Amino acid sequence: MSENVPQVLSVAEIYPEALQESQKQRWEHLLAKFQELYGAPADYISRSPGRVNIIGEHIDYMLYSVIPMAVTADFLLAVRLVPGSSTVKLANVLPKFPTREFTIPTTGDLEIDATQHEWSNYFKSGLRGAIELLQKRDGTTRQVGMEILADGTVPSGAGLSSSAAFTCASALASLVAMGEKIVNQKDLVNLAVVAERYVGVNSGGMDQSASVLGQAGSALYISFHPALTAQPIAFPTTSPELTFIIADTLVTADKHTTGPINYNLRVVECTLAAQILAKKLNLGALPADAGPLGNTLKGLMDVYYASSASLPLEQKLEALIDLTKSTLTQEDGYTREEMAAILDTNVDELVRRYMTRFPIRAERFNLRSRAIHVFSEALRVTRFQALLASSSNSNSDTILTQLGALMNESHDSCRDLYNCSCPELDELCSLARKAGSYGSRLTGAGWGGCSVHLVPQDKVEAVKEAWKKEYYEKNFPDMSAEKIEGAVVVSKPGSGAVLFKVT
Ligand code: NG1
Ligand code: MG
Repeated sequence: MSENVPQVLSVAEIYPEALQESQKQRWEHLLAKFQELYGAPADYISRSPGRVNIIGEHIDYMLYSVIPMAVTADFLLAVRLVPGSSTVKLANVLPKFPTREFTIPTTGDLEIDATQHEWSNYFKSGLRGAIELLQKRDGTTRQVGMEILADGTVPSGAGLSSSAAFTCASALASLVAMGEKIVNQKDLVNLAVVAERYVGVNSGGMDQSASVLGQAGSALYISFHPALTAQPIAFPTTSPELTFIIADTLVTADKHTTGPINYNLRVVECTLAAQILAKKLNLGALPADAGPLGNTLKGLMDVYYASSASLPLEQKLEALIDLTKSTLTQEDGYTREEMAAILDTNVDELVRRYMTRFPIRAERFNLRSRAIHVFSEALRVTRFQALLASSSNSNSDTILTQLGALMNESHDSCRDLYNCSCPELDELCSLARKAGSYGSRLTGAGWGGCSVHLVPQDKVEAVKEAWKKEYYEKNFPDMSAEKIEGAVVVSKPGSGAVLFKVT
């Protein structure tokens, strides 16, 4: 963990003084509703925010560094402990999420049915992660009953990681319920990353890291290899001021139903690209132990380490892009049979090893373009960070143009090499660039959801107006002005997960 990131989350005695008035009302409403629903006050509130990824898309699960920031939208869980019980009652302030009740088993795993797209699964995943962490430490499951009321403001399926906000808030609430007085941030991130996979998405660690470690006013440079580190990074102080605008396509991407043909498929394509590169380049077997995020599938970061040239980071990534182009030559992809033959195995074994825990639906696997995307995106993150590090002594307009260009290239690579954009995301980005954005790209997994834009303050209105006229009013003519207004958010970097004691 980087030195400038505090290592523990302690329990605050009161809820935050610094809450804005609108947030205060929301917290008070949550606590009042809690009292009404359960007939007793909540003991504490666990909070974890969503995040927006500024650059570094679809590379966290290959263990390359990313630059996200926590947003102010978050997930709150008000909790009351019920001593002597092992029943969990879970309700949501929004009636569209039905109330659920379940029991924590004394032995064995807490069951999560990942085939069902069910909101309580995210609570269970955080709880299960917390149970497993403590079981590993003291060998027993601590029985605990909880009454919970949830309130989330991160839109779901929008690429702002409502899922990680929920899982992290749940893991934190559960650890405290099971008697933890102090929660190590790094433990919380690691358990939440592994836990979220119980919901059926083979995700990387960016979202949970940003949600737990977020710092007000800073983006984070997050690295996963060889261990999790997070450094706050500042953007240049400019005049006019710099803003990040997040614009939602209002097209939702549901990774749980489409995982086998998009997100989980991409993870498998990258993993197999790594295996086949290693084989064809005689890099030797990639290490078989579990990676730093508990993922046993070995990926493109291992190829990076195994490839012999001891070049500086940027040059090595450039060399890997060239090697990928000359080694993975099939532009129309590889079949299971072709991949099995290259790896000296059979199709059944290939499927068992790489496509069973998270099932995949595909005929051809596009190893070449996925690997080129990952190496080139990792390169863009490195360049982005280097630009920010040097920004204080350079002309800010040049820096902003260069940062923006990297964001634009990232979007193009997501669209053309990773095939994770959609026409709506492309349109929001091109409208914003025309209206004065320095850089515009999809954010999060893609295939819908949100886009992020680096815009000088004096262009914000023009960009918003362009979207309103050319995108929202045209594509959603029946939508209320309020809903359209809510689809665009100017966000400042927010703070990370925290627990507030109420009583
Ligand atoms: P979203 O879809 O925004 O939650 C997902 C992954 C991330 C990362 C991005 C793509 C989950 C929980 N998170 O984010 O780990 O891989 O896609 O960069 O699935
Ligand atoms: Mg998510």
